[in-house]
Amino acid sequence: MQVTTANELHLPVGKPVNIRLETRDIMHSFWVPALHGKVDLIPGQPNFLRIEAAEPGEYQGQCAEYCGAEHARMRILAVAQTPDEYEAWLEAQRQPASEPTTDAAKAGEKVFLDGPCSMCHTVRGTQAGGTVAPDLTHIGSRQMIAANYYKNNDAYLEAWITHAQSLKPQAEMPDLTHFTGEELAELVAYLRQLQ
Ligand code: HEC
Ligand SMILES: [Cu+2]
Repeated sequence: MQVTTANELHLPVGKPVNIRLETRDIMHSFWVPALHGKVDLIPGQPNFLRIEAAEPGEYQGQCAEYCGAEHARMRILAVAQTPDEYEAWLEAQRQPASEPTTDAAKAGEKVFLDGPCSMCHTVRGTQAGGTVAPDLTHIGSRQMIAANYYKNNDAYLEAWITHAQSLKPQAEMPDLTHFTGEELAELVAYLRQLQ
């Protein structure tokens, strides 16, 4: 089964991995310097790349083709894992979203599904099926948000929901400022437990 993540590429060490590079609108260049050379992403013309990580570790990458206001904040993290760790990661990603258990997270799920979030984002196993934004089914398992730029913690999630346009001007997520403080805390509790 295929899994979807965002800006965090996991790969098993010692195995060649084929990457298909596509872009929806403008040119980018995919580059994780420790693993491979730059490869352009060209609209309407998929490119292919084969990489293999020799050692477990985390490798930082960066878009290498000027692509607009947020070019400098367009990063990627490659996580090379032992085959066992990789399989465990994959198995977890295959699961639908975990059911919220705390009161805050349960309330947060409701705010999420009632709000505009679900028009753009998917959380597999719920009504949220938007496809224009990162899949959030396992957002809680990722280290960073917003193209590997801000730490995935309570403070940045709250700031992102209310002020995405300040954290990342021209990002395609609007500032959502109408939530109460309590609703925001509930939303964040919900997102954090989507492991
Ligand atoms: C109009 C579409 C839209 C709506 C509505 C929207 N988002 Fe987003 N969201 C996006 C886009 C696009 C991104 C990716 C932005 C980027 O990194 O440049 C994003 C990114 C995110 C991220 C970071 C994901 C990652 O892996 O980097 C989180 C968390 C998030 N949104 C939560 C929410 C929540 C919670 C709501 C509702 C309160 C919401 N979004 C509403 C479009 C939307
Ligand atoms: Cu770029």
